[in-house]
Amino acid sequence: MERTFVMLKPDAVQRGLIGEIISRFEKRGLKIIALKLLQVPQSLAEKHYAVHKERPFYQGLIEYITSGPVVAMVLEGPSAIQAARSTMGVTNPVAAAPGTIRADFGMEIGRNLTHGSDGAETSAFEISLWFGDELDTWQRDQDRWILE
Ligand code: DAT
Ligand code: MG
Repeated sequence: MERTFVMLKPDAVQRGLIGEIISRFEKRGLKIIALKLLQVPQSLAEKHYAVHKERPFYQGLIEYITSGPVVAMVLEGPSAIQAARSTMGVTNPVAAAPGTIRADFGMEIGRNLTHGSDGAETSAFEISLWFGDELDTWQRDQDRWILE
């Protein structure tokens, strides 16, 4: 089963949207197999966003992500990476489809509430970075009503 790393960024936490946002992933059928709230150390933020190091928005992004606690989680399901990203909507909230998290709660690209891994390689890297290499899954009794 595919896994993806999802983070609720500091704006989501500060605005009291943790429950609302997690609920959307949960209701869709993605299974939470790891979950924690933490203040992101500078070194972790830099590793997580290393791919954007040369971008003009990099410094602001690091400041944003270390500005308050985040909620980090691993979600599991068939096509979990794509399912999580489509639940979030595209990067810029004003371009995101209504009904997605970023459109429903966001106005600017620099405060877009959530992060989701963008591919299999990224997902493996991010899960290992945030949670280490050994994550157990669990049996969800509802699965036969969600997954064929
Ligand atoms: P995504 O988070 O949708 O995968 P990304 O990986 O391209 O998007 O960028 C990572 C984050 O960086 C994104 O969530 C918000 C910020 N960002 C991206 N492009 C930006 C831009 N042009 N201006 C300001 N922030 C930007
Ligand atoms: Mg990305």
